[in-house]
Amino acid sequence: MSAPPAAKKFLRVLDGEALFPPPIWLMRQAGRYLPEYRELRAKTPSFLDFCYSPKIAAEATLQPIRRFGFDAAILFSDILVVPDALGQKVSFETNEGPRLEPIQSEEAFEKLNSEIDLGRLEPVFETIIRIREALPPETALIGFCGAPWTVASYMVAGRGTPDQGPARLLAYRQPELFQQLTDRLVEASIRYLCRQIDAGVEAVQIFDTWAGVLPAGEFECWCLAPTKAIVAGVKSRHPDVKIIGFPKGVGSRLVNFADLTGVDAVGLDSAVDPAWAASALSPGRAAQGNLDPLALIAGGAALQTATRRILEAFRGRPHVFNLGHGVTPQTPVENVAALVDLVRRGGRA
Ligand code: 1CP
Repeated sequence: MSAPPAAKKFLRVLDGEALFPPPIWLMRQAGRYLPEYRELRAKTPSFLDFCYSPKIAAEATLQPIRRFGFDAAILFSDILVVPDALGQKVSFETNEGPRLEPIQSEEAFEKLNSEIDLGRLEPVFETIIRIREALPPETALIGFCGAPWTVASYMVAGRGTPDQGPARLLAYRQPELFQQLTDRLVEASIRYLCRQIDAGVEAVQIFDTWAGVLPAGEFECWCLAPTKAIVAGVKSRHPDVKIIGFPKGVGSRLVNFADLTGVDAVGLDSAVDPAWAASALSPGRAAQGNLDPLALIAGGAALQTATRRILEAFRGRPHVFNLGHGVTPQTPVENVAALVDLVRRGGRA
């Protein structure tokens, strides 16, 4: 017996239904390009405190929904709350990004908690409950985590780097240690995502922002295998919850990513040709993406042309309109409104 079709457009598409115009949400749709976010953020200097304040985090999640009526909201949080709940020291420096106490030895790894402290993340689950109470009935709520490779790359380097060299080196030099760290993150991610689902998220996205720096063999060990394990772990408890995988920068390795990991949908970065993806992915497989965030900054004709190209490429297939990476802080708010309007008109002027 198949489940009744979900009413929310975003969930219907993840279930394999082709809708035109497609549902739309944007990665980093909450954030610094919004004046109301900047105002809210200014009141709480610590970004982690901001993420761990249910009232504030729920408000940040809802701001873009009120303004643009996106088809999905994404929980306002960060992928680095997982290292925090594993006992690693995490902070966010203004305009510099995250800082963590680097893990580059067995001794440093041993200092981590053996299990994720879900009690520390209780405010996140309370945020989810609050968001669900306030969301319009047609809007879906997305939860998320970082993929083990991407989260580990910050845990090892202790900060953002151009190519995640420190984690790649550690994985070559001490594969057993890197495997232990990956296994710890797989377990933590399963438990964290399951609790998000219990609290009310309706789909989850696994962000593997740094998958594209991995050569083939490493890609199998550190991207495919852990993602597959997370999907299996979450689906064993919540078989109906849809999972979006977003392995950024992996090019042709997208084609069988869903078959190899079990995710329901794949996120496409902006370098992927939408026409190629539409023909390469199996017909019922939902795709999400992939407008260039810079076209959204530019607006006007550039934005219209790029948007229409994506709409046309995926027409007749299950597709969620999104960017190929997050909204940047310098994006004009009116361009986001124009994009939503254009997509809702199916690309017509
Ligand atoms: O002061 C601020 O406002 C901090 C900026 C900021 C924001 C708005 C950070 C720090 N994180 C976030 C929110 C965030 N991060 C969300 C919220 C929901 C939404 O999309 O609206 C999500 C899903 C993330 C996920 C995230 N954090 C990723 C994966 C996706 C991606 O963007 O690649 C990564 C890599 C991070 C780490 C991180 N957190 C923050 C920054 C500046 C970074 C990048 C660090 C770096 O590589 O230099």
